[in-house]
Amino acid sequence: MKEGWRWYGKFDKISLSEIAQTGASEIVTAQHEIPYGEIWASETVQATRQKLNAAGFNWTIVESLPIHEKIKRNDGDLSGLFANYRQSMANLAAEGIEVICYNFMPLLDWTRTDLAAPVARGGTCLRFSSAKMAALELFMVERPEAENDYSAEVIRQAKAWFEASTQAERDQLIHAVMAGLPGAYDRFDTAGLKEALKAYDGISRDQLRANYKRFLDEVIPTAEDLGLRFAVHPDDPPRDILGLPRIVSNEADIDWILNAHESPSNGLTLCAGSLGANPRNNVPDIARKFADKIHFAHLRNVAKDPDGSFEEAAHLGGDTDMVDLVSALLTEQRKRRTDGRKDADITFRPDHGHDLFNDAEREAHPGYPLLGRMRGLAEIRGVIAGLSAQLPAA
Ligand code: CS2
Ligand code: MN
Repeated sequence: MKEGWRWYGKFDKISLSEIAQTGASEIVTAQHEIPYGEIWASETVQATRQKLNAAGFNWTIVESLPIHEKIKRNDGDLSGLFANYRQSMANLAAEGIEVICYNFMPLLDWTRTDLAAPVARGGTCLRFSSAKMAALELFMVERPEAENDYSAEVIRQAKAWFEASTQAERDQLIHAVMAGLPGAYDRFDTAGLKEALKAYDGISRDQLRANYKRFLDEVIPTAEDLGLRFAVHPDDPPRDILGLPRIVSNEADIDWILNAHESPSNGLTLCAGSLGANPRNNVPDIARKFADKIHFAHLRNVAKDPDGSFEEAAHLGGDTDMVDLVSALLTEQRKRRTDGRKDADITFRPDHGHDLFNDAEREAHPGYPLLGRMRGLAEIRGVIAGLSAQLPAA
């Protein structure tokens, strides 16, 4: 497998020369400074590629080429947005990009309530507390319907937390919830989020699916022509939040997506941490089921609580059997090699890490510290080496 590393370009506090020392060979990045919906110009994409190549990296995966909210909502005449999207795809393909990772989460990206929860032996991790999320939904965004989405005990804790919280703690909570959004985007405060949610009023799960199918129908044929593979990233957490439907959360959803526009260019980013946050998802089984459509892998782990809360565990800790998962990916890779597939090698990246040692002082993007991710990468590298030694050569 190829070792990838996410880099936020000019917004990243971690330099390419530091990343080189981790041993990763593939940079995964985006033009984070370009607002959603605008074309990624050839010159800009070319400059990024040249910079990465000069620093000794390959660049074949984009994460993400963001989808404008209007496309997700099917709002108005979308022809210009689709034309821009296809132009960006062409400009990327011309510079050697092979895989486009994207998500179809309405409004938000990954969602956490704490960006620095303590870890037992030191360091901090990202955490999702059901009670805090319920507090935000019920009392900050003022969605009384959220009562139905959480257990009575979680609602009780949410009330207690809210009543005891200071304004600074509430501000910190909304800040944490927004932290998953990368780069050029509309980041909301509580009032802004409340307003933005209105645009999704009345958009049902079926409607969102229809909008998603339209997106696939608009871009997958172009991807085929350009030799690009699309890799949808699952929802995180993999369930509805804030009343927004989430349609990339489990095996049935993935099955629907891959069949909605059947093509080798319509595939999956296997994000172990995102899928693993739902106790009904068995991540290694999901990987085996959709193995031939996995175009990219995000490897990280989560430890779940019974009330729906979870936190990011060490890469080999947590609830997902990482050795079993890596074994599934290696088996698929071996099969592809035997079949002579050009895209045999699967690139993975350590998808978040704990803040360890002086990571917090560096103030890198939340979840994307240098040392914590390097630990994850090194651990997974060891698993790959051990398992590969046992597999017969392809
Ligand atoms: C990340 C996502 O948190 C994660 O799992 O990998 O933020 C991911 O980058 C996007 O959802 C991809 O569009
Ligand atoms: Mn991920």
